[in-house]
Order: sequence, then C-alpha cells, then structure tokens
Amino acid sequence: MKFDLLSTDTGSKARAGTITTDHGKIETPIFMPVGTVASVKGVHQRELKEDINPDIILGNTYHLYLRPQTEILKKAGGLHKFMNWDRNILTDSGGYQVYSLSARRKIKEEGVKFKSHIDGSYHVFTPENVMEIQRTIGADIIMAFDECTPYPCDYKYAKRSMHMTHRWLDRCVNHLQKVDPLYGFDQTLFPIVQGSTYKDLRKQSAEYIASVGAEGNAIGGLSVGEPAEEMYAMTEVVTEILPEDKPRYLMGVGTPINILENIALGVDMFDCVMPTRNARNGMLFTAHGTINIKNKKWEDDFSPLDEMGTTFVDKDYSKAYVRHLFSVNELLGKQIATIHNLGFYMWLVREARKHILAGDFARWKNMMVKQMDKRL
Ligand code: PRF
Repeated sequence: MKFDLLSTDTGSKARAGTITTDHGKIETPIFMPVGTVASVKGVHQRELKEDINPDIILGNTYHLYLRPQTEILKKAGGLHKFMNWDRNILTDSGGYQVYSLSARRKIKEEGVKFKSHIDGSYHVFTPENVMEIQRTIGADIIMAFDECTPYPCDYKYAKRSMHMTHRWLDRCVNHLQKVDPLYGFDQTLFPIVQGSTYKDLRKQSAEYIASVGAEGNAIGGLSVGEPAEEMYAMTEVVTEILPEDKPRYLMGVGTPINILENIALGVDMFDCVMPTRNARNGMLFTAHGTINIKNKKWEDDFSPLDEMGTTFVDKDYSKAYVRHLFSVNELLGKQIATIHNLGFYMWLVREARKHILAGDFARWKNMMVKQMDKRL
C-alpha cells in the first residue's frame, strides 16, 4: 500500500491524498460505505459502483465470521469474489462489534470470549485468530484487534485497556509476520489508537501506535456517546502525533458535520452506518440540513428529492413519492433513501477534497457546517 499526500490546507490541518492498493486508488478524504454482512444494505453492487462510486467499502469480521462463516469465504476465494466487488475492502476486526452486539462477553489478556447475538453460541476472538479470519476474508486493509472502551470510562480502566490494546497490537503484528496473504494481493494492517477521553492516554497511545510504523493508522473509541467537542479534542491530540505521511482513519464517525470537523483536524478516512441506517428510517441528509421524509409536510411536495443531489434518485423521484413509499412501507423507499444518503456522503467528501486542493477548505467547511445544522 502506498499513500501520496498531495496537499495540506492552509487554514486547517485538512489533507488530500491518494492511497494505492492492489485493488486500485482511494482518493482521500474518503467515506467508506458500510457493508457489514457482505452487502451495503439496500444497494445493489451495480448501483453502488455506478451511481455512488466509492473507492472502498467496509465489512465486519464479527458478522462475516458468524455468517456465512470463514470457511465459506475461503471456498469462495475471498470476500471480493464472494460479493462481486473488485474495488477496495477494509474489514473491522470485531474489536467493536463484540462489545456492542454480543449477548455476553468476557475480556481477558488472551482474548475475548463472547456469545453470538444470533444463536447464543460461544466463541473466542484473540489477536491471532482475528488476523487469521481477516486474512481469510481477504480485505485490502485489516484492523488490529482492540478494545473500544465505553463512554464514560474511568481513568484506571481506560489506561489498563489501552495497554492491553497495545499488547494485542504486538500480537497481531507478530502473527502477520509469520504468514503470507492468501489470495495474491497485499493486506495492510492498521493499528488503532485508544485511550478514551483522556488527553494524556490518547497522547501515549498515539505515540505507541506511531512507533509501530504501520502503513496507516486508526483512531478508535470515539463517537461512543461523548459530546462532539470532546471527540474533536481527542482527534486533535492524536493527529498531532500520528505520522503525516500515513493515512488516518477515524472509526465509526459520523454525522456530515462530524466528518467535516474531523477532516479539518487531519483525518483522511471515515466509515459509519448513519447514512444507510438512517435512510431506512426515512432520514435524508442534504447540504441544507436533514429531512424526515415520513413527515406529513412532504405529502404534496412534488419537487425533486434533492435539487442539489448528485445521484439519479435525486432527480427522478419527488419528495411526495418517496414519502408515499415510506408510508406504505415499500422496500423501494428504503432503497431510494439509501442511494440518496450514500450519494450525499460521497459528494461531501469529494467536495471537501476539491476545496482542500483549491486551498479554501476552512472557509467552505464553516459555511457547510452552519448550513447542514438544520432540520427541514
Ligand atoms: N474499534 C474498532 N472498531 C470500531 C471502533 C473502535 O474503537 C469504533 C469506535 N467508534 C467504531 N468501530 N475496532
């Protein structure tokens, strides 16, 4: 994997760059649509590629390990082939899903024993077997096994957990040194900074992660319920320390405003279920604020879904029509809303990139943040 830093904004720490992997180029800043179980919910791969056009999508180790199971993905020749997606894929390590989804879990130095949220069966994740599972899934970028601490989290726990995440990282690195990629293309490990909402721990964690010298680095443990200002403060501490010449990925963030604010702090990569999940509940993101399309006020509004939108659904369908689809619970409503929201998120990060390259990102960002902070 290669990262070319093309430009840093003058009025902020925002960066524009290009990541190159064996599955192509990723233009940063980037938003990665979430395809948890080998599907970006509600969107066909053809629409995803042609209409939304992301350079990379995300899959989840926790979910894919439970279903269809690693064995099936191995037989398929990896996730790219299984789901017919020939661009980049990143898999999260399960270090977050285990804590947020599993029915029960026990965290020890060796690893995490957890109970499946699907059938109640027991499983163990260790840094070593999570590397093996991700190797078999076959993503281009794989994540270290970590513990994402909850919010709030007391200092003592946060510190102990952070040190364990660092030791787990060493085990991930050691394991990967002993094996080769399975499918003939490179897989790149990203370590994850933790440290809860404590500046000194964040600093210590970022220094440790930086010392490992990975090809890219991630920031975890944020967007777990803390106030946005606290999240930004932590991002700022960490991006000051992580190497400039490697991409930085802020995990599970966030709202369109969160994304722009974190780009301004030097983050290059994002993922979040928000555009897809909220779409299925009728929440549409636009450059002028959010819309609840289920609202009666759209009943006879025959204007395009989003006049400024960049995908075909924005022009082809009216607000009244999409509101109708939601009120009669038609699948198509959710599909249209998903394409709209993902199209909007992609537009937002591409526009951010243009403004970074043009040198006026900070001014544009402040204008957009004001403009998007509305309910229509
Ligand atoms: N760790 C991992 N995945 C994650 C997170 C984390 O801390 C977060 C935190 N918002 C989202 N996804 N492994």
